[in-house]
Amino acid sequence: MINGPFDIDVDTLGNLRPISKVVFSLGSNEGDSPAILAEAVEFLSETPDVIIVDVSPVYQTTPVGGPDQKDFLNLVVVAESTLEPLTLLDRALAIEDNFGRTRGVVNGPRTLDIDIIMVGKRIGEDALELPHPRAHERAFVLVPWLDIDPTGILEGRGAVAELVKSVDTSGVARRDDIVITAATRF
Ligand code: PH2
Ligand code: MG
Ligand code: MG
Repeated sequence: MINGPFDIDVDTLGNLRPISKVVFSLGSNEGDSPAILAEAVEFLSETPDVIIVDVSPVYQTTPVGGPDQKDFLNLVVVAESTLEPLTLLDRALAIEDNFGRTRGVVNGPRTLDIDIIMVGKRIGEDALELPHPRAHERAFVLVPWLDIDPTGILEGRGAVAELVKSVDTSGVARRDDIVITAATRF
């Protein structure tokens, strides 16, 4: 018999923490965006307790909101992590700061933006609302996400494959000339 009589539930984990699926959206429209995004993915992959599952293709995307600005490059990273959402947020902000991110203009140009789209549970903090409150309407998040996670679900909103059909995807164009992968560390 393979299964014993007792359920192995989260109470048996002791100090161990459950693993959550984490979806990040990365964007850049200032500086050497391809290099910045590649390095940012590397920093994410070097974060202890963050295991990258897949990195999406890169898309050139029309800016949504904000002032008149250059097109963005966007990609999505799917990972697994035991870290708390606010710890992941701290790490994302630290990586942004490393690339000289400034925070003046809302939706304005940036060297690097790392947004957490979801962590497998709902969060309603001032600093962080999850799932991301606008992800379901953003083609620059949904299209790359669908590429690497065809059965993905945005909690509370539905299947990524369905959400993609409900948004205008005319402003997102795949850039197959830019290839970004997670460094293999094992
Ligand atoms: N990020 C924003 C606002 N608008 N538009 C595109 N195309 N890509 C982005 O990453 C982006 C945006 C706020 O973070
Ligand atoms: Mg953003
Ligand atoms: Mg952000």
